[in-house]
Amino acid sequence: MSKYLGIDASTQSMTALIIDVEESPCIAVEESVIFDDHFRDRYGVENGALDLGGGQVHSPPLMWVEALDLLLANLRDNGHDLARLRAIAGSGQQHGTVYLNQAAGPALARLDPSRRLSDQLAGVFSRPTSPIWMDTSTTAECRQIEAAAGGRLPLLKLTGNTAFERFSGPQIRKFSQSDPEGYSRTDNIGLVSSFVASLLAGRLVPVDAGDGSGTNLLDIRRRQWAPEALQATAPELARRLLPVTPSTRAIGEISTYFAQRYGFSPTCRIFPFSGDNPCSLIGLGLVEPGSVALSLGTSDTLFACMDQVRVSDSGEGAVFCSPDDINYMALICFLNGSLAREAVRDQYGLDWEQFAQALRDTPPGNGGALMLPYFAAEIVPHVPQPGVVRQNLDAADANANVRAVIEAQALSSRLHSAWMDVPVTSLSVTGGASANEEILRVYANVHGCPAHRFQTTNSAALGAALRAWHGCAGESGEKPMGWPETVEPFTRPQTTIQPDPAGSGVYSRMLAAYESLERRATAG
Ligand code: XUL
Repeated sequence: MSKYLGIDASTQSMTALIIDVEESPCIAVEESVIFDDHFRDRYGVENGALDLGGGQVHSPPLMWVEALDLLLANLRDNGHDLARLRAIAGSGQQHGTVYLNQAAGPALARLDPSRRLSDQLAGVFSRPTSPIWMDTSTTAECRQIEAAAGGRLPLLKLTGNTAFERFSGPQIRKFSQSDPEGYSRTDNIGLVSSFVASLLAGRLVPVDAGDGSGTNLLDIRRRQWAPEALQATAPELARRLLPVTPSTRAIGEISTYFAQRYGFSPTCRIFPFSGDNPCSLIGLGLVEPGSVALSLGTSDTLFACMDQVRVSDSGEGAVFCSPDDINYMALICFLNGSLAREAVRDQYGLDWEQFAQALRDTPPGNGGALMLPYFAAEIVPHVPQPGVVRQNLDAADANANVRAVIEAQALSSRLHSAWMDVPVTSLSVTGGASANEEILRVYANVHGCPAHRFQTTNSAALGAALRAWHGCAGESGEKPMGWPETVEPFTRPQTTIQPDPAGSGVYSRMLAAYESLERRATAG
């Protein structure tokens, strides 16, 4: 058996990616289920999420359950022989929390392959919706956790992160305080990643260190829950969490539900699911310190591999464990990613080709026009209320607004990445918007380095599949594979956009103007 499956449960879709490493390693299959296409009416989601007001953004976990059944049914019905898969690993949008009652463990253990998963698991949630990373409603809880942990800096030192609104700990605290009865009915709290892994394993499985470090609850150096942080967050939290598992150790074999319903081999190994960004780190080949990547998704993230924990004192960056179980990753999350690009595209009634043409038709620097693209409250820089700012920019000029949003995103990524202390000598770009070469050109010029694009934009799902392959090789007693040799065949750039010296010069000068506009807008 030479095939490995990576599953990525992201905000707007669930994706399966199969690699075949038999002769010349390649990506054999990519399939996605877009949540809005199938579940908009039943669950009321828009872009995969529910806006509950007051900054609360949730998703229904039962929708993820249905999506998994649908995704695997599609793979089977499209003729892919799932019996040939040797192992599965996965990735989930980071930070989202899933609240399960005491029925969850027994229900997972006795799944009936003749019935749909969602019919059998509808009763296992102590909270029907899961707060996700887009939730910005937990500022008070962040400050309370920091205070209870002895202050902002002790929490930063222990967990690698100050308390962030989108992180799991503040979400859990908010639930325990606003619905103590629901919290007391909660037997287990998992992340999106561990929840989907639990479905496949047919039992509750732990959070891995990579995704666990996005909770404000993990001792980042020991890669274990930090009792002080648990205590600072919510009552009796330790008994609601399973011990953290290393990312590279298998958690067992696939549940008979999937073996019988979809034809997986009963010996198919399941490896822990990790966060989407930690998985992208692997999927983009960032397995040695110093390389930098950019993921242009619902949010945009800029991240790098580090061999030691280096934190952002200003609280703008996050640090996670790499799921290679060796390194760490530094990450900056800009919430207004696709969200802002799509807002501009829709405002001017453009399609993506017209959007790219607008970039071709406008010069680097945009004639001095600037935008701060806070279509939604922004994570970096911290902007608590939405509000788009334009300077020397005519709101009626579609082309200039297209260039302004992309230049703002690229300049902001340069401005806010200094704390990583990793020289940006090349950018590996992934995510849906990386298909657009004109966007890559702006980033190459702003950072003054080449931007590489790869065969797939599903780097999180690819990273998961690579983790499954690497994990099996480590287990089998065959010659263990190093990380560089695991990722190399899949991370050869397909397209490279070189920076153009004139364009780079324009942006070096423009950075100060952008910084000063940003400073004025965010002051106070
Ligand atoms: C990272 C973050 C987002 C989600 C989106 O900290 O919040 O990138 O992981 O999937």
